[in-house]
Amino acid sequence: MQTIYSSDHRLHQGVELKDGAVSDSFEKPIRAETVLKQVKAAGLGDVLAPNVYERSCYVGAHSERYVEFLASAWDDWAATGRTCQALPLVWPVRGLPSTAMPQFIDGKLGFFSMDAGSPINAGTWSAVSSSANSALTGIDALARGDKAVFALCRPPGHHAGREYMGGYCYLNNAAIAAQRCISQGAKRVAVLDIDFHHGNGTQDIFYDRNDVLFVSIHGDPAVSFPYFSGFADERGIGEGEGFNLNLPLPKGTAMEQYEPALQQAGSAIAQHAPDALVVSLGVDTFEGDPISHFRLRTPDYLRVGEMLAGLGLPTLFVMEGGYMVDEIGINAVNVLLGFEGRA
Ligand code: OKP
Ligand code: ZN
Repeated sequence: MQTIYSSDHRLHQGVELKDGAVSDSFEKPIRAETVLKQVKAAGLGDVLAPNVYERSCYVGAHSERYVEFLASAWDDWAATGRTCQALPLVWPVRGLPSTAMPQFIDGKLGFFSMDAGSPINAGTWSAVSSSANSALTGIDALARGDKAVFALCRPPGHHAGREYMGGYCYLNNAAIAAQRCISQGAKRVAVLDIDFHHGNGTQDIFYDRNDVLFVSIHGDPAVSFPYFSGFADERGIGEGEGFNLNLPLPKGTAMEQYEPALQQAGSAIAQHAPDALVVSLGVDTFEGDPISHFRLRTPDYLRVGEMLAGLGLPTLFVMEGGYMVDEIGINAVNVLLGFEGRA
């Protein structure tokens, strides 16, 4: 299968508040470079640069004002004379009365974010838009007949909601691709999220819709990020009721417990009978991941890919998380090799 990759991701290198101190983010450029290296080493297929898309292609999954905010956030921040990365520090939590968008950048940062996990610097928008463009290029390749495509996106996207960034994410690459699929005529699409963390952003974007089924297998949000989304009783709303399936699993989950959940996810997807499947592919389910708590092992990822292939759907894989840098290449590519029956 083809891989879509842009080196523009390097323009974004974030900071992170970890244990109360500022340090380099776990979400760093070498992640994507390691995966790319393994794509080549395994001979997965051609590596292509993404096409360029208009900003309007991100609207639908996101609101127009959110996309505008992201695109100009660095300039607005830098215009105030600050040179360090932009981070939000105040949020409109329950109980605060105003729902109006602030006019000043510091207020906007809080208004359009769920946490302080998505810093913005001078290259962030270039990286973020190239990441979304990789997912869009991937979905367009499926429309032209490819059976499977790997969008090697960085930064990741699944925590980004209709109007907010968070958890290292800015534009929701998987949701933007799924939305384009629908806009171009697909009746139904499914998004399966197998990153360790709940894909709260993708859930948010499609929560009231019955055309896009969202299924996520993730660490129990009672004890894992993002804490405020991902519980099993979140099943969708209005027309979307029954089209959101969360399968939280306890800390320490290994393949033995993971496989039945993946089986259940597969049944729900088959029942939806989608025209295409988008997989939010995070490999932070790995036993050695520094910020996650599942125990999948390297050969397990071959099995995951094989199970996904069993659905027989045109499939776009979109890279999400995975922070054990030495192993994310082999683990991500194992899913793709398993999918292609090259296990
Ligand atoms: C992004 B993705 C852990 C802090 C958690 C945010 C994690 C975002 C994960 N010490 N910070 O889903 O891989
Ligand atoms: Zn994750």
